[in-house]
Amino acid sequence: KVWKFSHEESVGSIQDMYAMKFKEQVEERSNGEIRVDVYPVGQLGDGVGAVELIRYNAVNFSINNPATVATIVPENQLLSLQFVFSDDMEVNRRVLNDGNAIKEINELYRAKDIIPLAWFQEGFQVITSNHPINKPDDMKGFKLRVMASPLLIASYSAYGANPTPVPYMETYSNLQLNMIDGQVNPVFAIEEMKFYEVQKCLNFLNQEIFVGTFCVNPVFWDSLTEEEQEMVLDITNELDSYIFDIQNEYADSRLQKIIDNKPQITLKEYTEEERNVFKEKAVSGYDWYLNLVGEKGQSLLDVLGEDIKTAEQTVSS
Ligand code: 6CS
Repeated sequence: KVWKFSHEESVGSIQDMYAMKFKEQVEERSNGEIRVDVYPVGQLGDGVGAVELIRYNAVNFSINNPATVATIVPENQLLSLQFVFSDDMEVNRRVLNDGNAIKEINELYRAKDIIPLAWFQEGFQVITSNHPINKPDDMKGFKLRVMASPLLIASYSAYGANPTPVPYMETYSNLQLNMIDGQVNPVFAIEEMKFYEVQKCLNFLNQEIFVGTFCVNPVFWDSLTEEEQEMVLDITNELDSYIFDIQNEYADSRLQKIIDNKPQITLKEYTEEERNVFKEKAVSGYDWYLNLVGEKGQSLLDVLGEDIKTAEQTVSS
């Protein structure tokens, strides 16, 4: 048997480490009866295209992120709101693992022929630029590359930026040619995609986390034996701490690599006061989200808020 697994990132990235560990474990536990073919770098289709592949079972497993599913399950944009998650990654991990908001979002995905098996973090989203972004005003007219999610466009527009969706693989050349002024991605991606080579500042506003979703096609899932399903779920459970540690380690080691290669890079950290100015502006992104998905949006937002509170209590106790 051959199982197909696609993801959008480079070899050695967080999604790739996840996929390769999954492959190793499936092949080992099935005694070689199952082979997992991993297609990295969006080889089979990037972003939104990759989501269609999973929905139509052209690939069996994939890692996507909420932005690429935003037009299919608009409610999922909850997870891309500015400042919606905790600053504590352990809290976020619990929210993504056991939270009730995620359970509800899982149901919405299932109704659209995608079964999420796991949600994990890939780090805080960092804004890169050629001038420091100390306040929202510094983003006036700033051509910022974001993923193709309407909410991301609304959210960064609220700061005054001029957000434009550009495919991941074209972002470097667009920065190099000054067709865009900046982009948003976790540190590990800024390093491996070499965005830092053509940018002067990394702005650590911690306004969003990058969330990965490990998904399976429902028709394929139903075709598996019970043992196979159990094996996949066991591996998925084990992968949670594996990938959490990797994203933690990459956040430091990849930043060090950037600093080593480009010591003159500016690293902008924010005081609470500075962040608050952004938070005030971010409210209109929430309004946009609630207008789009109505009552369901409000109830999901409330549930997520409760999930975060519960996780904060368990982490601090
Ligand atoms: O910005 C993007 O489009 C991408 N960023 C990451 C970290 N992973 C995949 C995604 O396509």
